[in-house]
Amino acid sequence: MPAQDRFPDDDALIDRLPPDFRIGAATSAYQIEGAAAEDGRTASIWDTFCRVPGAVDNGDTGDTACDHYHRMPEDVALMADLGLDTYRFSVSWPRVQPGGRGPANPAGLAFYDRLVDELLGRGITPWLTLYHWDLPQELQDAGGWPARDTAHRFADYAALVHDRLGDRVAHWTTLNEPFCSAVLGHVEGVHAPGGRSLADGVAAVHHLHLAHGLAALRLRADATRPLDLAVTHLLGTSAPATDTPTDREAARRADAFGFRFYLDPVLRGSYPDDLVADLGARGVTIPVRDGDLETIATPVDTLGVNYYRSMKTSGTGTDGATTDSLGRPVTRALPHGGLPVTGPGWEVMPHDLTDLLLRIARDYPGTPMVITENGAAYTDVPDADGHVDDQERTAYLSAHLAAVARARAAGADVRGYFAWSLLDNFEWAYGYAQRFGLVHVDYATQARTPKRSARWLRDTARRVRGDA
Ligand code: IFM
Repeated sequence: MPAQDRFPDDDALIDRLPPDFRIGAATSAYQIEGAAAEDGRTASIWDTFCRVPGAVDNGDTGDTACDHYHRMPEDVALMADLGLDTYRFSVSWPRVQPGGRGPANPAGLAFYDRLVDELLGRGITPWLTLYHWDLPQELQDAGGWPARDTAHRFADYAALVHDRLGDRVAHWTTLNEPFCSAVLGHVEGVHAPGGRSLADGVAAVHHLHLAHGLAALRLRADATRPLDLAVTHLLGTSAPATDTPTDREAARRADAFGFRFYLDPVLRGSYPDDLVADLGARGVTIPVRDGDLETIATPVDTLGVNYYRSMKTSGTGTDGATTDSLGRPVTRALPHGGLPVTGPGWEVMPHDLTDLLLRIARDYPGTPMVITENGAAYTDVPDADGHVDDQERTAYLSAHLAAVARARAAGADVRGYFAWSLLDNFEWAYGYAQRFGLVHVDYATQARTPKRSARWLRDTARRVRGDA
């Protein structure tokens, strides 16, 4: 291996990972499948959102994406060549249950049936996520995640997928990053469905939690074999920008809204008191009904942690004021500054991943974790032979896997690491320009070319497993 593919300080930590530590890669349905109107699939909120002028860079859509729907066997062969022991993918709700209610679409389910068999045939463990943001448009028209009924629709859908694949799939993740569905989609308006209402976003968070809990209960009741049940959250830290009371209080608010809002109900069965007070001060209540929190806190076996970066928090606006025009306290996320950044300008902060994992281990003890996503986007340009020598991404992955190993060595129960993403793909509002893949995709020809980072992951996984 060329010298630049080894990072001795990182390797010293990575080499302490146990041989059964899972190393894999992740994708999601809308980002790679394409075939948006085939075999009975109907529109999701992302198909709709992509058509809103200006919503997605360059007007890109997931209509074709990586054409994985048609190239799945070839892609699974690629995973086997890369030595992945686990593949995390998501099921497209509007493909298997068009419209979000009623019977399954046999052709849609058959695709995942073939995918699972193909993976198992190549010795790759399937890690299935039921929801990665592609809500059927009909359910959005009926109120979407701010409406309680959507949680019940999700539990029915989960049972239907489990009924078909539960005999072969052991690892079930209900939701990917409820924060993005709820806050980016309903408060900030930058993801589908493009809403801008705090009350809707808060209701969406609660109903996503409820959807998770209802689905977890259904899967547990239906399972005829041991189930590894998980939910995945996007997490980071929000340190105060300075040590002033204003910034410390802003950081507390950011932590309540961006971190504890997600982990407390699932892992402790309650919403944080300070969050409830902060929301109350803005006239918003979480629409909790009797019994909801017990349902939401149905025990999970694994917590999926997605980590990309962390921000610091200031209580002062760009105008120097500590309240906004409506008299509400300012909570402003800021970059730390002075750090290398990836393509979208996200700071590279592997040490924060260690801190994050140790915090979860301390504050929510007894929950095994898996890093279900971590990776870096760049606007990679292939050389004349189509190769991408992505040294920055390789160094990013190495540093973050080492950060995980460091957290493990300090007591965090982390059992796996999945790189985001297997393939370059549709990066939501960024469209196709930002590339997260271990494997380069030429969207004109759909040719796949593993990058340097893919070879690094393969060689690292071999070393960890002890087959190097
Ligand atoms: O591409 C996304 C993924 O769908 C969810 N987690 C974050 C990734 C990078 O933005």
